[in-house]
Amino acid sequence: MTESPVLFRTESCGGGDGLEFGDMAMLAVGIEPDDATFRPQIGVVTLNRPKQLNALTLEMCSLMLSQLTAWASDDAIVAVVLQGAGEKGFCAGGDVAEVIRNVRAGGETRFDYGDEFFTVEYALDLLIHQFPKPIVALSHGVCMGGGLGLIAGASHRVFATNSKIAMPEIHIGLFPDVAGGYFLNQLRDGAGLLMALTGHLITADDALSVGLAEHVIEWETMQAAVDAMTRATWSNDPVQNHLMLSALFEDRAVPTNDSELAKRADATRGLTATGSAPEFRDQLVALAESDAYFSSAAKNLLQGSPTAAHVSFEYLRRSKDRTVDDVLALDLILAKQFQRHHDFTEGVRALLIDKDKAPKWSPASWADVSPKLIHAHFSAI
Ligand code: QUE
Repeated sequence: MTESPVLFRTESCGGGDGLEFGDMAMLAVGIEPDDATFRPQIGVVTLNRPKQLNALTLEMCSLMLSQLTAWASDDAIVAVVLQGAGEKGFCAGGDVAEVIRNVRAGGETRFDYGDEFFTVEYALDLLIHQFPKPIVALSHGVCMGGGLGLIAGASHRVFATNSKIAMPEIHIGLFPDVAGGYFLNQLRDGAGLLMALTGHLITADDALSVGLAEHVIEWETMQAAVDAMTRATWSNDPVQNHLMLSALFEDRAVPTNDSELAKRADATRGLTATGSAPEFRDQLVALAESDAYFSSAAKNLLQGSPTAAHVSFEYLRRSKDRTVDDVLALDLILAKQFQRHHDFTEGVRALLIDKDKAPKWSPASWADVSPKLIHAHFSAI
């Protein structure tokens, strides 16, 4: 039997002594509570493709969309936990290699898998952002791209101290999708634009200081925290439950270290004041000359797709002050266009399929990215 790429289970809450959720309400109206019927439950989602770093496939996104939709209106479910199997990490992103294998296979249906994958992935992201009860995202190790998209909408974003967090799409000629234009624009001191354009890798301490993480804990204590959730006192009020969970994770938080990213708030704020992608690039290259912290970010941008850099800059600009629904609708337009342009296919070929790590971007130079090409990415198909 092949194992499911996503595991779902429910955990009953409460050890049996004392009144449970629902019992109070029943007593109040004079009905004897029935423990078995009214015990609250937590829904646990585990991404389960550890050998592929839990990269998201269409099947995984469809399964999660269905289960979360059911749990959203299931009164017994008081909260949802989202986690990843295996030691390496929570999730490396969307399984874009599968998308591009379909494109490269050719034929009239070559875009069908990708179009459906992005449609379902973004619907799942939206559901998480708008979920009517707490979602606790527990991330350890690698959390990138589509993985960060799942976490960004959760009400409780908990990162392990060993986290490696990034939006690395520039490397593969894509844009920082999964509502990146929404959540990256909200990060403090312009950190989101740096992440969006350069795939800059940040730590859990950085994530906490820019507002992406809410709690930082040791990975080794994550399962104990889930156990503690099953022993917690739940209410039938999601707001009360939200506060209870915040306290539960704050109790387990480790003392925070300095954020190297936050120390450079003046520099990252300066980067967001630029008016174009080339201006951003020149300012970043200048920063890297005096501060080695920015070297890898500058290198990533210079080696990344010039088209993706231009489009991503414009995407973040257009996404400012837009709702998450609007941003995800724009994401779908862009993702469909990226599938139908050169660099995304070439980037995935070079980094994930052939692994020669030498993408041949077209156009290869920043100066040759025309306004027409940039704007073509924003037109609905
Ligand atoms: C940039 C990316 C991704 C990436 C590498 C990049 C990405 C992604 C993966 C990935 C990793 C492991 C897998 C897999 C995909 O790598 O989005 O299927 O097993 O999902 O440089 O954006």
